[in-house]
Amino acid sequence: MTSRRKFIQLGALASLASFTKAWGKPAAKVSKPVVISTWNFGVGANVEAWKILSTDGRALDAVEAGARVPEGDPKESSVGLGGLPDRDGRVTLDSCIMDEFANCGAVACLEHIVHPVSVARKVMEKTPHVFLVGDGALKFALDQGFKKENLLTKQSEKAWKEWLKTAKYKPVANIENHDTIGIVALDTKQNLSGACTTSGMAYKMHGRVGDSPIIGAALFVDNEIGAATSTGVGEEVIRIVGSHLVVELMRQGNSPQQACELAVARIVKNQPQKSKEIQVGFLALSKNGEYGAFALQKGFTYAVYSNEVSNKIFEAKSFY
Ligand code: SD4
Repeated sequence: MTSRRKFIQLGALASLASFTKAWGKPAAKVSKPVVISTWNFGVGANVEAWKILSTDGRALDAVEAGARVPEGDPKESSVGLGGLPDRDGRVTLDSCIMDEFANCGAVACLEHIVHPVSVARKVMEKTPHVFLVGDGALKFALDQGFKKENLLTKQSEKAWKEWLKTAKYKPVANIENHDTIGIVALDTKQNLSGACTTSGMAYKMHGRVGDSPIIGAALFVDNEIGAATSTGVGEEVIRIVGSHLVVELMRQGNSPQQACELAVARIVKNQPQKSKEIQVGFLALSKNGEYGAFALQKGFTYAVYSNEVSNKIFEAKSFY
């Protein structure tokens, strides 16, 4: 690297670091195993994940089991069954999963399957590929024995028909205080894994894919360093390859908390105006059990389950 390039890069990092001085507190640290997940519904997900982690199970199994909880709950309107549809009334799901060996699998724009996270895991384990989308993902799921179901509940259909009256696409930050689930875990063997699953932004264009199924955007795991996940307006997370950025910032010596703050600051720097109106939140967990979270706006909650913290909800600090 030329010294000029190096100088520019260091300068950019320094200016991001100055953004975070106001927060910059040491991250919380717990012993292994631990699972952390986004939003209040993370509590239910963590219960299932903890059953596996507390009996020396693998983090990968724990995050899948956790993610399946909101996926299967018809009352959760942002994940799996009962998720709000796109503007054409179709429920399309995005999900990904990543393990301690950097194996990963993902599905996007998948219809009719309640548990996209489990389809993503099958993509990881049974195919030479990482990512299947749309009809191909559905065909693969059916071949694997998943059942075809109607995911549009009466309640979500009603909400969509109401939306059609104005048909304005304006995502509201922290809708109903829950959203995409991102879940990361560290098991007793000190291995990390993560998963992310969502029905995406309500009333999106048909075919729109957010950050949630994109490895590096809404989820990244590096078993030497840590794991990170995101929630919020996916377009902004994709632009900065958010979760990969968080893990790389941890590799450079930042705590999970500082890394989440720096990633959020990067979004603010890219979109000073827009970032005031939208929500994006990051959650990170290090190899040694430190965790941190940060968001653009107030209201981003996450749930932590470890031997020391028995499945408590915390609210992340925010930029605004
Ligand atoms: C997406 N990140 O589709 C998801 C949705 C979400 O808060 O998390 N909304 O962009």
